[in-house]
Amino acid sequence: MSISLANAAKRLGSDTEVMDSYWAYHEREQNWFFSPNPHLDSAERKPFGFPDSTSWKRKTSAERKQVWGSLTLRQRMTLSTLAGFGWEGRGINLDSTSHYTRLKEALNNIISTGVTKLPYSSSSFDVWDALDVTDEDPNNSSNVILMYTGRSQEKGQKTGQGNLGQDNWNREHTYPKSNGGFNNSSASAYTDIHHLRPTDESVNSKRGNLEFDQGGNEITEAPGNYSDGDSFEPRDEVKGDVARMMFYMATRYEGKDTSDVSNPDLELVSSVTNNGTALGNVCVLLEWNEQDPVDHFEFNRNSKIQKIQGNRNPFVDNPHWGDTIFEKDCK
Ligand SMILES: [Ca+2]
Ligand SMILES: [Ca+2]
Ligand SMILES: [Ca+2]
Repeated sequence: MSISLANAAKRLGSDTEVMDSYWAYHEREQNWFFSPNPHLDSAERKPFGFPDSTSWKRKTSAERKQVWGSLTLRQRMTLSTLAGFGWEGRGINLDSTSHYTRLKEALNNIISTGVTKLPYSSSSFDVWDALDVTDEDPNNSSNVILMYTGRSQEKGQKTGQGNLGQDNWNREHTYPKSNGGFNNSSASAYTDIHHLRPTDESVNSKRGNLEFDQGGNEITEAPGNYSDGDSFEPRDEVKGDVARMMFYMATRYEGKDTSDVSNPDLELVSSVTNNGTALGNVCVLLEWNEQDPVDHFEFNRNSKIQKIQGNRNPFVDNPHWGDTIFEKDCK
């Protein structure tokens, strides 16, 4: 399964072979391997459960290009990044207690580099305009899909413009801005479109700043979504999306950017209350990541965000990394 350093260099030399920039950590083998695109077909997903991967084979370059086209990935892992992992030719041996830390650090560097911070509200291209693009209904380019209700709604029927009252859509901070300590519209996390989603105004209010967990009473206006006194459960179709957005936020924001007006270290924990800027329940998020795999909408959204904001959500490209990094936080 390992490949030579020479082959790694060759593969990393092409901008179009995007999938080659991602690596998967094999828990049992204690080794890193090139990770295939998990979205091509069910056979390609298999390697993420690695033990059953004996029949795994890579797609040919031509097959990959059918999917990726000429998309350029700016955040390709470079050989120097790999050296940081302790790469030694046939694969990387890491001790079991720190591989998640090193992977998280490497991903943080990649997804924090070359990022464009959008204005939240502006006469120039802002977060409203971005969500019109990223969450567009694939079957109706005049509409966006609202995350919790799943409703397709005219882009113009939004707060401040629309005439639907509490059914206008507004911008949900999926990682709550008040809980996360970045409630400042100039902060990077506040306008980071990876976790901003169109939602029905009153459903957004019901979610409030609740953290994520199973159970509660079904929300009449948004069937399949539940809330109780201290947590919110989104509908099945977006459970994985929510989990992967939270993995992204905890990896992107490490309290390292002192130039940012808010500089929280976002983290995931098992508790859903009294946990400061951290967010729970990571055990449930890990389950949702499994239950609701990445679909075309989520995958395409990631690529659109890359074009607008300059970075990708690595957990959409490689959901297995969610386990690698965050399993230790479920306790
Ligand atoms: Ca409503
Ligand atoms: Ca989904
Ligand atoms: Ca963090």
